[in-house]
Amino acid sequence: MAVTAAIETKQLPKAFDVDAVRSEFPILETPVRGKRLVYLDNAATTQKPRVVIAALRRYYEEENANIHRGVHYLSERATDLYEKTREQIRRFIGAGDAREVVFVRGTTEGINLVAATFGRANVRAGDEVLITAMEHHSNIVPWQMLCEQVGAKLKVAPINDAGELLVDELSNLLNAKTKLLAITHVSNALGTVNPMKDVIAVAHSAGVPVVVDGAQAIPHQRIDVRELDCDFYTFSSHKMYGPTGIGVLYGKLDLLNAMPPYQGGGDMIKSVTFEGTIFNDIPYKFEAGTPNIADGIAFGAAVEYLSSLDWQALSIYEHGLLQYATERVKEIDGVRIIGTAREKAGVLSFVMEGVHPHDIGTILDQEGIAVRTGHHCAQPVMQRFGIPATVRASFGLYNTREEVDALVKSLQKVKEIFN
Ligand code: C6P
Repeated sequence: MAVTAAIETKQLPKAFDVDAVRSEFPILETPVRGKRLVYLDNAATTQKPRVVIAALRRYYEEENANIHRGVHYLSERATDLYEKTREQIRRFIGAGDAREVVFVRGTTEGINLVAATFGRANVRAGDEVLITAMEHHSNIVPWQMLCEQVGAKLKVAPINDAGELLVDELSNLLNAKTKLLAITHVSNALGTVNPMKDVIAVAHSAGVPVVVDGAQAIPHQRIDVRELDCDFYTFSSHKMYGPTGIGVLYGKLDLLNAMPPYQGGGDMIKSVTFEGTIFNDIPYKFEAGTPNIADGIAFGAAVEYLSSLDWQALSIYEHGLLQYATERVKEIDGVRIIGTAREKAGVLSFVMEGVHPHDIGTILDQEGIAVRTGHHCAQPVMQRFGIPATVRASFGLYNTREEVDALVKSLQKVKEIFN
């Protein structure tokens, strides 16, 4: 009996220590409009822990130099640190080879890179590119541009009223003309988590490669690109507690090797004459010009920070928080939640009868509560639900039930004002 109890105790996940986490984020102590900040706009960008801020400061105070070029001490040091981030990310996403980790400015550039290189090389007139009805503009517009340039067609897999992808309908849209499926892992406007492994398997069984927009997934769940078997996976540092201006495009080695370069310039070449250029090996072939060195190095600090967390405990904590917020917000009269999928992460979008989302956002702001209001760069999602905008509370690892209570209290106040 005692042994069983001990095993059971051992198997219980540790509680997530949110207070310890919060103490790592100095901005959470900063008053906003004279109130305690309640930051619920994490899907737009996350706040940064001390280790990330310190890495940025240390770089400019002690390590600053251009990389991949100099023989001097600082250049070698900065190069080592920048390349260390690449290796940290390889490990963090379970990639087999650091050459599969291409640095980009963020998710948007990652998708544009695939469209401009893989897309231009493989999509021809009459072909099709498949996306879904829940994509962010970053995963719509680059494909529209590509299709227009080459004379291909953009197809859209539908979603249901809960905001869930209709996988069977997606499957029916795959055919010999489909050259690529571009799909978000988690919807930024609805919070829906797509069954990515299954979707990728369905696409692959039709011979279609898959690019995954991982911007909203990677802050909330451990990603293993080899387990997913995705062909490309892209994400932004600033949504995972790292700096802005840096992100990653993961691509399978053989695909990246076969793709033409993205931009031309320094670092992406082996040799140049006026007659022609021999391009560098991957990943450098896709990294023209001086990169975002400081933010790249600080991104490494963010990944190290995330790697140090107990993700089982974090996941239970975040799910519990989202569930609590959903229950509490649902209780408010006249509130309609947009995005009621069974599998959700991080996002609670809603509208309130008779009150425009922007008015709600403005009143919440007066209380020190930061949410995003609008179409969230996902206008087709708004059209699908017949609304112009939503209020979106999005959660990160430092948010608490007390903050949800503060949100609900302020929403009650909104109701009183508009009644
Ligand atoms: N969504 C939001 O408030 P960038 O801007 O490149 O880091 O990420 C673009 C992007 C792509 N895909 C998804 C699913 C996203 O959510 C985002 C960014 C922010 O929802 C800013 S619009």
